Amino acid sequence: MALSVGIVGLPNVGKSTVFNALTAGKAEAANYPFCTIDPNVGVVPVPDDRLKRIEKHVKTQKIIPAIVEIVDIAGLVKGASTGEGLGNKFLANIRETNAILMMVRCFDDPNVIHVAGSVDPMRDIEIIELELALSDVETVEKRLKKASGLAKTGNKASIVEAALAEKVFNQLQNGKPARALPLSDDDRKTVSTWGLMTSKPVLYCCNVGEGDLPAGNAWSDAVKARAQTEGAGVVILCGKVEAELAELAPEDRAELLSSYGLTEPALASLARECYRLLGLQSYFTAGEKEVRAWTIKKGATGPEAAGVIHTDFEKGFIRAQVYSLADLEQHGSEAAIKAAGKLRIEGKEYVVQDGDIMHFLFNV
Ligand SMILES: Nc1nc2c(ncn2[C@@H]2O[C@H](COP(=O)(O)OP(=O)(O)OP(=O)(O)O)[C@@H](O)[C@H]2O)c(=O)[nH]1
Ligand SMILES: [Mg+2]
Repeated sequence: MALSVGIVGLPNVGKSTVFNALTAGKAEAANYPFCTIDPNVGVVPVPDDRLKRIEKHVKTQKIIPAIVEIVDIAGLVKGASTGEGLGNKFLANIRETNAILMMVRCFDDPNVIHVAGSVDPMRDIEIIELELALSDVETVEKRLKKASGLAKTGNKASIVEAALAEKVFNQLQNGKPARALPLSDDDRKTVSTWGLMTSKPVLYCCNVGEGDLPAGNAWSDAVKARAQTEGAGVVILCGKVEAELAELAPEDRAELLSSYGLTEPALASLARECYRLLGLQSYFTAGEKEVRAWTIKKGATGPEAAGVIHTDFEKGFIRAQVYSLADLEQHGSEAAIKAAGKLRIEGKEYVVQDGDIMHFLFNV
């Protein structure tokens, strides 16, 4: 399941700084078989304290966290949609991702040039949104033309699609993102297959100065307010500090963290938010060999969840044994959970819940 989040923003806002810190691959990731897909594509572990809580009761050789794929994309400039500054190439990179991490500069530093001359995150977001919308206009225009042509022949599906494309086209022409258009669930599903950048979910990341940690500043407050109206998430961090933290082993981070009023690197919550943004969640397997988080889409059934481990598990799925972390913490072991009658047996229709601990029974 290679869903990815692309880091998008103006040049020089700290995208690569954060990407490099995220993919520095320190101890949390030590047990994960990492693969560098591309210098700009990184595999990032998703910190999850439930893994450690499980390990307290299930002695194991290793812990394997879930991962999320992040893509570092070069900065967009005004005019990118008309090809300015390699704009078309960078836009194509964004189109290939499944969600957008919008990096905004909320730090003042005379040594770091701002392409627009001053720090103003709201303006910067508008510039990016406009370029993405203008590029999407072209995509939708092609679809609109094709659908309108077929609609003239009386094709019902094309008549519906043409009407929807026109609605989206008008929205984009006004420089507004497709995701902000109120649509029925069915229409939204249709639009999601059109490969539009502005229909991808967004998470804002405010890069603030180290003096403004942990809560941020007036600039990041403005971004927060905007995000709230959109129902989008916000993560506040300082790229420079995160880069320093990533250089240290986890056990050596406490002092630096507390000097900035942090309890963990902000990248930990950034990775978790990215995972959520993609609509992903985890179930666990817990045994002697490993305690491991497995990634599923929300709503996945028992067989689908089993299929993440092995396709044979999905094909030959019989049933699953399921218990919760709360049960494990209350009873202390799987055997005790079973003895207490709390070990659930679930079938093919079962919708796996975030945090379920599972065993699968299957035949091949
Ligand atoms: N003061 C300060 N400088 C930072 C921070 N984060 C990044 N920078 C600096 O900003 C400059 C640009 O950082 P990058 O991470 O390369 O920016 P980018 O967004 O990847 O830029 P492009 O790839 O050109 O679009 C570098 O000189 C960084 O050292 C920060 O939190 N504080
Ligand atoms: Mg960069």
